[in-house]
Amino acid sequence: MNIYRSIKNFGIFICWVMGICACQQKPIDNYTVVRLNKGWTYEDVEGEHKGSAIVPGTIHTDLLNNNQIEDPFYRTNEKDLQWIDKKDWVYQKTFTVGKNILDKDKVVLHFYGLDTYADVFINGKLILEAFNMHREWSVDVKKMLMEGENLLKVYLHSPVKKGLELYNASPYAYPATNDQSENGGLGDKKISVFTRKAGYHYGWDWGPRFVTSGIWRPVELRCWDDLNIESVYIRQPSVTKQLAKLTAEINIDANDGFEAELVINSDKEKSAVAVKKVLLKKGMNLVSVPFEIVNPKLWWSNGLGNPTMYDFNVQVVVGGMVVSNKKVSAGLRSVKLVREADDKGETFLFELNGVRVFAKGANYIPNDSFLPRVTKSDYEKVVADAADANMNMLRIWGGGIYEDDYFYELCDRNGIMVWQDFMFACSMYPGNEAMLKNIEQEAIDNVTRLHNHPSIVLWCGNNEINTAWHHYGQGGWGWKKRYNKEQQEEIHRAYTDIFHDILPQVVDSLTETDYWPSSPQSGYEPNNHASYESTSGDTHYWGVWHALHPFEDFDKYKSRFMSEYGFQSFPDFESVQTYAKPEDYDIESEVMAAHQRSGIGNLRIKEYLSWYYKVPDNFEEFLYMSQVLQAHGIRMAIEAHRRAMPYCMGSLYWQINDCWPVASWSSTDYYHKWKAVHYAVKKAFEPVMISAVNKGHEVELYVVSDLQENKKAEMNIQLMDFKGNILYSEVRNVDIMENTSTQLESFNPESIDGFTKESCVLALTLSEDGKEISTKTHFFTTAKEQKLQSPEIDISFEESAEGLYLVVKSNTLVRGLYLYDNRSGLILDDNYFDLLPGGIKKVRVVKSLYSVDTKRVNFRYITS
Ligand code: BMA
Repeated sequence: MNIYRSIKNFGIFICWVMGICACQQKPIDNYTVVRLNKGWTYEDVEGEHKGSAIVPGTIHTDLLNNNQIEDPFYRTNEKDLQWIDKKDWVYQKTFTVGKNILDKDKVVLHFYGLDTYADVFINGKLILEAFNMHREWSVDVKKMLMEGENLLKVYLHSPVKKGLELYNASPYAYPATNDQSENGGLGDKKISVFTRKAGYHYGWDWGPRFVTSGIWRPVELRCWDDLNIESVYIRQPSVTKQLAKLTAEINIDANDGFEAELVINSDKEKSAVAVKKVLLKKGMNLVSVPFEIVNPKLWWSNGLGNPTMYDFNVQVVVGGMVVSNKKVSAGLRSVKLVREADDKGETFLFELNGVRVFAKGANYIPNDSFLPRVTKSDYEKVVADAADANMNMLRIWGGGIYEDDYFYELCDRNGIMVWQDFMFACSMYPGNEAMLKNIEQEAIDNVTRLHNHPSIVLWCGNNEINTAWHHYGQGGWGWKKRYNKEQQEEIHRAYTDIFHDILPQVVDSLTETDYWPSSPQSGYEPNNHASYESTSGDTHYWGVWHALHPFEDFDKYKSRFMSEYGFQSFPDFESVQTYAKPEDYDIESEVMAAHQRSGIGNLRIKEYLSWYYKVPDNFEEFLYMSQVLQAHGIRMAIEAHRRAMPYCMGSLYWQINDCWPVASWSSTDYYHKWKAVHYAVKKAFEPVMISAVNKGHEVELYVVSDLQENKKAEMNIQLMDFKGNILYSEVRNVDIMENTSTQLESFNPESIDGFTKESCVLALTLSEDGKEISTKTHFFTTAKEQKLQSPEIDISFEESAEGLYLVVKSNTLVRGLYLYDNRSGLILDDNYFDLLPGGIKKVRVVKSLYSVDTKRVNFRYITS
């Protein structure tokens, strides 16, 4: 019913003339949403498989839920399920529409996401042909609906068949390194580049190939009368502690011309923050309403302050009635990517509210191969895992998706800054007109959806394409060389059209956030491709791993901002058991190999293990040692990057999460279990961190601080042998400088009686007013060379007001002590730690699915 229309002519006029203001508005029920996610069925066109479907969902998960396929992640099942993406699938449902809906001025069918080539029919009439998973799709369906029952049908074309058509029509093939075409039965035909769909669906070096189809995000009917606020962007031209100068940019779709009043309220201000009279024209209106907030509560990243959020409510009032309203949240902050020349090159750092922030974090991939089954709780866990490990940034990598709103809300609330890639990774893309238009609209949809999130501090064009195209010595991929001159020009023109023209223009017009064309890159223009020695821009340092550089080289290749580096490990035994049977327990078995997607993965792990540790024969021991090794390497990297502060101002390792259970570079596995490295990362990212490095005969000592004030502290330095005999002890006063790295006087163990590299440990403790703020156990040589002894480990159990603790003691030094309970579910606040001889370590039980029984707590440790 159009309540408003009845009073429109008379009401508007009277209210306008009398100057009735915001305080007398009465809301009307003008906007109705009918959700269309229930009651769907699916069927392949041959009619061989059918069943009830879950929307949002994918065909793979629907087949699984209807017992028509086996668990895609189990053993080598992936191989047998490649037929699914070669079929067309039909989804349909009926829904009833009443007169109340049909009477509305506008009735719009809205898809938040269709994966991917989808023809949509209402009552048999084709109303939409969708072709981009990353876009939203809206169709005015008022005239197509009937009172009573209606049929909604979505015909999903096989993305593989469509991809092959496009591939066959292309004059040349495009590079797409991680597209596992062979696993999909397509030989070397890399079709992923032609379709705007998550790159990792086609396989990656940590992910399986499941080229999904489905209605992957919700569907709804949006119905309204007269006018509707389509979007609100809170632009922040200037934000300081004293004053936030803001502008609400409001998009209003109006069915007619209206004289209206826009009223903006905030949850933190008593009266309206802005009221503005406007004349709306029929069609789309963009209205800007400037306003100010005095002494705003700023949004800060994790570790620097509270990530305060403001809720704004925008109302359009016509004739004293609220005809449309929209709520948005925003965090008030000024943020910029600072690239300024200095004596060494050019900075690459984020400045938040005037503070130069060292970015501590990781790269992030989608949480599942089947996206719609990622739950709120999964998102909560990943973001909590980042925040708990002292991170303040995640890089949403370009081979996945523009994430769910809820993910960014969590980042907002937890002070996790987001480096947001556009969804382009490790491939060149065709640049025909249709593709470019498609990409532009994809960017518009996503930037508009996400631009109020204060967590997003950078939009980045792509992952590694610039460096892959150009050839350079270290890590260069040299794609360019595969093509003749004409082709080179054509392919590169598409590249510059997308990443130097379309995307920056969209970012510039729809946000105030900075744009960076490609990660890594040493300068803005495409000829500035990065190298490991770049003194500007960001770096992906893969010398460790790909080029077999030792972990010590993390100290050699310093960058202005290390946006990628990493090392693999296996998930723990319990996670491996979810996909493998006892007969598969060999890292080279077919099943284990199917869950190791890097061709060099096992080789690299074994090689690096042999440099630093004893290589175990036992399978379970090997899984454990792979985690110890990864933790060792990544901790060395993070410490090196932070020691290089302020030259280096960011360290994002590859990668925080997994999309299935697999051997990968992740620090938490598919089940969100922390690997050894995640505990190591938490320590290495502590706000104040002690770092020690062997340099010749000496040990260089550093304290790195992210705090915004100088501090005085005491450092306790103890050299002891593995049996606990103290060979040297000293307490030093230390000045910790704010927001930088401070080198202290080096420590020389050589002249100390009883010192040998193989049997001694340096125990460092930093305290402020008697309170411990950072600790470190430092060794003088590799574990393999050390004379580690068999410890007697004693585990008891203590309960106090703060919770349950495992109390762990040992008579001799223990390295990498891993406590676990085979029945699962034991989550501890620390693990894989070193235990000093005679020392006591209290480990808090964060969560346990069973009552804790110390007899059930098993352990492993490093042996030599
Ligand atoms: C980086 C990423 C990913 C890849 C990872 C591990 O280059 O951008 O493409 O998965 O390395 O090889």
